[in-house]
This record gives sequence, structure tokens and C-alpha cells, in this order.
Amino acid sequence: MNRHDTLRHATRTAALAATATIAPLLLANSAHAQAVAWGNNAVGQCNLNGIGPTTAASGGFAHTAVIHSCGVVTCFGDNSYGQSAPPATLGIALAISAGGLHNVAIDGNGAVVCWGDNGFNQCVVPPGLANVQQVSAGAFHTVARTTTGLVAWGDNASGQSTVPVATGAALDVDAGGFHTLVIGANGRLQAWGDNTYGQSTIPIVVPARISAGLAHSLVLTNAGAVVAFGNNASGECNVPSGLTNVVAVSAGGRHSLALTATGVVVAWGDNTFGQLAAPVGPPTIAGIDAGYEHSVAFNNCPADLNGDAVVNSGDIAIILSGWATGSGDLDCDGVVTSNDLAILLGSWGTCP
Ligand SMILES: [Ca+2]
Ligand SMILES: [Ca+2]
Repeated sequence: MNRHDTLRHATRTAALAATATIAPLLLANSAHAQAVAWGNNAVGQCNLNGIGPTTAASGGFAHTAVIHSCGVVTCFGDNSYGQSAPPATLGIALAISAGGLHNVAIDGNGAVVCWGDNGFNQCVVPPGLANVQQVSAGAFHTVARTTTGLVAWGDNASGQSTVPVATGAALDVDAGGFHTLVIGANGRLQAWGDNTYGQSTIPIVVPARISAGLAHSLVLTNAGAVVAFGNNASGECNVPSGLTNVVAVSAGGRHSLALTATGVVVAWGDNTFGQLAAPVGPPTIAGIDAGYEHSVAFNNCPADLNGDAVVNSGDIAIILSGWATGSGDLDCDGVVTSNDLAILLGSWGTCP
């Protein structure tokens, strides 16, 4: 099978028993862990230890892309298609999304940058693309949300890159395996592309956020509940009963993640690689992202070096202990100096 078929047919022939795990997630058990990953680590896609403060992280097919506190992007895991080698010209990134075998980012100038597999032209950014507010990478397609509408490019074999004319300026977008999920300007859910498993058959709900997985979809409703639809061969659509107060959702290959307002990560679906087994610890998670067979969580408070949800003398101590060479390099210049201390002091008493 080619890589397209490999992903398309990756769904299991036998349904696995649905499992749900609820565990507070340890974001930072050391001064070095501001993002964590768990699950399939066959090619090092979960080896985030020691990467330092981060502001975003995204899981792809077998790689993970991270934005450091200074805006520099680092990728971990599979680099078969150059997906873990950000272009030297990228500079800083404001947002990132890891797709199947490629990535899409918004750079410091607001431009869209893609790298990795280009077999479906998913890395050929349309000329003139401007005013981009959000980007998302699917298995082999890429979507950008601008102030005036959506633009999609790459694989369109399932119609996943054909944006309906009436979509207009959307509020949220997520590219899945072979479908695209959107909250339109009117606040209504829309989906197009592959619908083999009903992953593009939208339920009647009022959506707040969305996430498109390989062949299933998650909607966070404005009431804080989670609705799932599409392929359920691994129980990825079996939302745990009683799950409420959710602030973020992410659909992966055959598993699902939800983040509650108290920082608890809830996971269900396939656990073959331990992708449901979130580490336990202080709840300071700000964001989650489900890859194909792994999961990623991150704290978007770079100055909170010890992950206790507040910037205080405990973080100062880490800066001082790492002076010149150690952890706490908030501006990513390779050394810990008064510049990093200034960044930390700028966030004093907070953890946004
Ligand atoms: Ca702290
Ligand atoms: Ca520094």
C-alpha cells in the first residue's frame, strides 16, 4: 500500500474494547518539561524530555512539532519526508499543526510555512494567502483560516480540500485524516471530505471547538460536553459518561483526548501504544493534541518553569540554578542570562 492507503486502511478490523482513563497530567515534573508526549515512541516522537519551555505542541503521524517559548520550532520523531526538519528560514512561529507527514505553521510575519511530505502538494502554499488566523494539517491536506474565509490545498481525493462556497469567514477549522471540520461564521458545524464512517455527518449541536481525527470527529459543545462521531472501531467515539466541564478536545488516529477546566486530561479509544496513559501529576495543562498513535500536552506559560501554575520564587530558583548553561532559557539564545530573568519577571504571579 502507498502511504495514503496505509493511513486510510489503518482502521482496525476488530473493535477493541473501549477504555477510558481519567488522570491529572504531570506537565512539569522537572524544570525541563513544559511539554510531554506519550504513546507510540517507535521513532522518538514522544522524546520531549529536556526541551525546555514551550508554548505549543502538535502530534502528527509519527512526529511531534513544538514551539519553544522564544518561537523557535523543533520537531521530534520521523523525518522520512523532512517533516522533522523545519526550514532554516522559518524564524519564529506563532502557531503550528503537525499533519500526517508534513507540518504547517504561521511564522512571525503572519506568513504560512509548510514542510515535509509534498506528495499531494500539501506543502505548496497558495500565493497571496494573507490575514491567516489559524492553520491545520490533515493527513495529506492543509487548511488555513483567514479573516475572510478558508483556503485548503493538497490531497483532494475525498473532496477534503474543496471548501464550500457558502462557508465564509469561519470561526474554527481542523483538518482530519481525509475530511475537514469547520465552525462556520454562523456558528454552525460544517464538514466535508471523506464520510466513509460518518465522520463528516454532522450532529445537531452548538459547537465551541472542533477536532478532526483520522476517521472520526470531536465537537466540544458550548455547554462543555463532548460529542463524537465517525469511526468507532476502537471506541474512539465512546465519550466517557459524565464527562463535563471540557475546555479542549483532540481527535487522533484511533483515540480521543479531552481537557477539563481543572487541567485533567481524559482519554478514550485505542490504547495499544499507551496513548491513553497520561502521566499523573499537578494539573497545569493548557493544551492537548492527539497524534496518530501518540498524545501531546503542553503548558502555554513559558515562565512557569516548574509547572505549578504560578510564576514565583520557585521559578526564579530554577533560573538561578541554570545560570549560563542550564534550564530556563526562555529566549532560546543558548544561555540563561538576565534576559531570561526579565522574561520571567514579566510574567510574575501569573500563568496565562
Ligand atoms: Ca512555577
Ligand atoms: Ca537565554
